[in-house]
Amino acid sequence: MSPASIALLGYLAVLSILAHCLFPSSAEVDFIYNDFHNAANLSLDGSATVLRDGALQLTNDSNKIMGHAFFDSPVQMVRGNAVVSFSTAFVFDIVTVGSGGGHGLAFVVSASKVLPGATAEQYLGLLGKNNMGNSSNHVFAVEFDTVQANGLLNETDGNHVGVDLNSLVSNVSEPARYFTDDGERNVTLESAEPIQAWVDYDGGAKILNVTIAPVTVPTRPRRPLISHAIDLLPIFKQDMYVGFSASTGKLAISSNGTQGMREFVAEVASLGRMRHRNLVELRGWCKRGQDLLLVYEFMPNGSLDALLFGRSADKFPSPATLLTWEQRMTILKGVASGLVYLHEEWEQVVVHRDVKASNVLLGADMGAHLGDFGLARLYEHGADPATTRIVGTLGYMPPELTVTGKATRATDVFAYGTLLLETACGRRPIDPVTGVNLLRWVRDHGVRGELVHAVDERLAGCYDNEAARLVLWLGLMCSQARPETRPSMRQVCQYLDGEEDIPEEAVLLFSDADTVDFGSLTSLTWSSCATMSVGSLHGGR
Ligand SMILES: *[C@@H]1O[C@H](CO)[C@@H](O)[C@H](O)[C@H]1NC(C)=O
Ligand SMILES: *[C@@H]1O[C@H](CO)[C@@H](O)[C@H](O)[C@H]1NC(C)=O
Ligand SMILES: *[C@@H]1O[C@H](CO)[C@@H](O)[C@H](O)[C@H]1NC(C)=O
Ligand SMILES: *[C@@H]1O[C@H](CO)[C@@H](O)[C@H](O)[C@H]1NC(C)=O
Ligand SMILES: *[C@@H]1O[C@H](CO)[C@@H](O)[C@H](O)[C@H]1NC(C)=O
Ligand SMILES: *[C@@H]1O[C@H](CO)[C@@H](O)[C@H](O)[C@H]1NC(C)=O
Ligand SMILES: *[C@@H]1O[C@H](CO)[C@@H](O)[C@H](O)[C@H]1NC(C)=O
Ligand SMILES: *[C@@H]1O[C@H](CO)[C@@H](O)[C@H](O)[C@H]1NC(C)=O
Ligand SMILES: CC(=O)N[C@H]1CO[C@H](CO)[C@@H](O)[C@@H]1O
Repeated sequence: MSPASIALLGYLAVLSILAHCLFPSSAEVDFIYNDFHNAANLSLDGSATVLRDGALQLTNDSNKIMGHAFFDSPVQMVRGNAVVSFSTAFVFDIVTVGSGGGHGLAFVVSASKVLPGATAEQYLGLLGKNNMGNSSNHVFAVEFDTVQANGLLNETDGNHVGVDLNSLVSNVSEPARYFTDDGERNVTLESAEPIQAWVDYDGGAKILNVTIAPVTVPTRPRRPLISHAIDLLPIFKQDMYVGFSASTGKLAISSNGTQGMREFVAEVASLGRMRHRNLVELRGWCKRGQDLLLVYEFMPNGSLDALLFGRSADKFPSPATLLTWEQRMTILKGVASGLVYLHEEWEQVVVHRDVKASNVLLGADMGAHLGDFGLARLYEHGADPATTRIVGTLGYMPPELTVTGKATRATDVFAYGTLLLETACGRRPIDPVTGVNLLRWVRDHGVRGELVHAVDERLAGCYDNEAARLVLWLGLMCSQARPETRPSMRQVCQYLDGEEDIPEEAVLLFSDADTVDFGSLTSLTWSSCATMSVGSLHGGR
């Protein structure tokens, strides 16, 4: 006897910001909240709770319960003698657990955060038998209802979207579906598939539009499901509260639903919440079949790869830019700090899996921003298994990855080591013309005791010797064959900042094989390790 649990997955999280990019609205009020993580801004009651992944869960799988979530601050909805235009978008899913189902949820604009007389089941936690239709309710709702209540509430069928004015007898109601250029498609609200909803009100024309579509539909349907003349002036007071309400109550036969898609959306929403000055901000996304389109913040100065080596074959050819030693140090420290955030400071460990110069993007101030993080995790959540592969780029992949196929923080450290060498030397990890392997090349310089001779010749000696030795030595430390011998990204930061001295009597272990061909390696023998040591080396500042 356990009905549905209803969750809103990041109301206006990344997904709906994209919707705003694609469909700029003329609304005077946009309800934009990045996610529900800051529960401090929400008044929750009943069974409502904010989950760890930032989703707002309004009910759980208990029968006949209700939950409400209202944003704390009221919104001025009436100006002069007119209702303001408003617009919102959110993603929800209705997951049926066990042997129950229903009832549904509603987007609510109400004069009060407390809804006296509200009951569960078909009343969606909004109203009750005793106050239905009372004009002093001042409640406007768009309901997503999974049950037809015995014809009592003028509902079209058991899977519908309706507009409620002070009453749950819907003013307008339509079976849940969306329109395409060549017809219409049904939407099953209770399918556990995330569904996006848009509610737009034109205060001047007094027209309310409601549109829904599964999040897998790449663009918002042009034609709304409901487009109806509605005067909200008698309903609205000047200040109104915006939120959601849901209830459970139907007993029905149910199925498990597609947990995978829900996890996928939660994962993208979680990536969208990541904020660090050395990470590119994810602004939006959409899923088109198996393709994932990600919208990132714009980085005016392009990638580190293009700056170091220039672009010729590209649509936008550009010559290499001579980055100064100081600029390179700032970029390298920035990337390291971004990786510490992913590895240790975010709410869960995120392994980047594809650290490389072309994923390091430069902002207007030449600050480094790491892009494309977390993609591999997304692929684990819901992409075609055929596209799931070892993510990584030749020259940046440590030997153990090709053996175990398992990316760890230490595989990121290895790739970062390559980035250190590449940036300091101004040479690609594997030279496209000569095939020279950069790691081996730098190592040979080290063995000959002339590490700093490996520094980019284009700098013509304009660099700090100690700092250059530190960067190259650290690059080698990170590129060691055994993952457990590499430093952590936090240690890397401490070495680069001079907060900690690099081990003076270090012996570095490399597998000979890994300097030859990263790609075709199938097994490793530690006995063939080359060893190397550097007598004394101090961290430069
Ligand atoms: C959430 O609360 C914080 C602190 O109370 C406040 O600064 C912020 O503006 C609020 N955000 C919204 C969307 O209300
Ligand atoms: C569901 O929510 C109700 C009301 O808040 C609570 O009493 C009950 O313990 C919850 N059930 C579960 C399984 O969390
Ligand atoms: C409507 O609600 C108000 C406030 O709760 C109450 O005073 C009034 O009696 C109600 N009207 C009817 C017709 O029930
Ligand atoms: C819908 O609302 C309008 C006012 O906006 C009202 O005139 C009309 O009677 C309502 N229709 C129904 C079926 O409730
Ligand atoms: C039910 O809704 C339809 C339109 O959706 C409307 O024409 C009709 O008047 C409504 N009936 C009641 C009893 O509100
Ligand atoms: C959509 O659902 C309605 C019933 O709600 C049904 O009559 C119709 O055939 C369905 N259309 C498609 C394309 O499945
Ligand atoms: C509502 O939909 C109609 C029909 O597509 C459109 O002409 C109108 O601009 C829309 N209004 C709003 C506020 O979205
Ligand atoms: C529901 O999921 C559970 C575990 O995830 C599984 O054991 C069970 O067979 C599933 N039931 C149905 C009806 O798919
Ligand atoms: C090195 C480089 O390309 N710097 C540019 C970074 O972007 C700013 C703003 O677009 C330019 O002013 C710099 O010249």
